Amino acid sequence: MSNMNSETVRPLLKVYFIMGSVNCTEDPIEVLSEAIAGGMTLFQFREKGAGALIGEAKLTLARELQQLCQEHHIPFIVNDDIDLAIALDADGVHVGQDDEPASSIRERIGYHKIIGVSAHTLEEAQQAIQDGAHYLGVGPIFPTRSKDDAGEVLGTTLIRELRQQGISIPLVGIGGISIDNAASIIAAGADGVSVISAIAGAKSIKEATAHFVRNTTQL
Ligand code: FQP
Ligand code: MG
Repeated sequence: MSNMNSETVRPLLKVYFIMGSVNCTEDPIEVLSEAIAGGMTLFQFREKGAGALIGEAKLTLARELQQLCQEHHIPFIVNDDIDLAIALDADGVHVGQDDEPASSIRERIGYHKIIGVSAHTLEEAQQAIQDGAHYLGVGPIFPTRSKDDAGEVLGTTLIRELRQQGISIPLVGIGGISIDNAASIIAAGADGVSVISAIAGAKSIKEATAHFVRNTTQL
C-alpha cells in the first residue's frame, strides 16, 4: 500500500479488526485468516495487556500476521509501537492520547503511511486532524472488556457531534461493538466499526466477520 490519504483509508475502515495473541483462544494466524475470509477490511496488530508477547516473540507474530495480510491485500496497522511499525515497514500506526503525537510520528514513519488517532472529545479530534491524522477512532461507544483503561462510554453522540461540527475525515467507532449495534454506528456518521472480541471471540470468526460486513453496508 502506498500513498495513503484519508480518502484511500475511508473504505478500509468498514470492518476494522484489531487483535493480539491475548484476544485469541486459538492460533492468531488462524483467527486472522478466518476474519480475512469473512471480509474484514483493515487489520490492527495490538499486542497488549496481561500475558502479551514481548521482544522477539512479539516481532515474530507481527511478521507472520503482516505476511498473511499482505497475501490478501489487507493493510497492516501497528498499535502504539512506532519502532515496530518502522521495523516491519507496516502500512501505518494507531496512537491514542497517551501515545506519541501524530505530528512527530509522521516524520519518523514517512508521509505515505496511515496514521490513526483516538479521540474522545471534539477538541481531541480537532487537534488530531491538525497533527495530520488520516482517521479517528472514536470510543468507547459501548462498555468493553478488551481495554482495562477505557474511558467513559460515549454512545454514538460524539460521532454525530463531530459530523455536525463539519468534521469530514474518516471515523471509526470502537468499544463494545457487536453485530447487532454496528448499523447504529454507521447511521451516526461513522465510516466503519473497529472490533476485537465480537470477532476474535466468535464461535465462527468467518461468519461473524461476514455479519459485520453486511451490517455496515448501507442499503
Ligand atoms: N481506536 C482504534 C481504531 N484503535 C485503538 N487501539 C484505539 C482507538 C485505542 O491508545 P488507545 O487507542 O487509546 O488505547 P490502546 O493503545 O490501549 O489501544 F480506530 F483504530 F479502531
Ligand atoms: Mg495506544
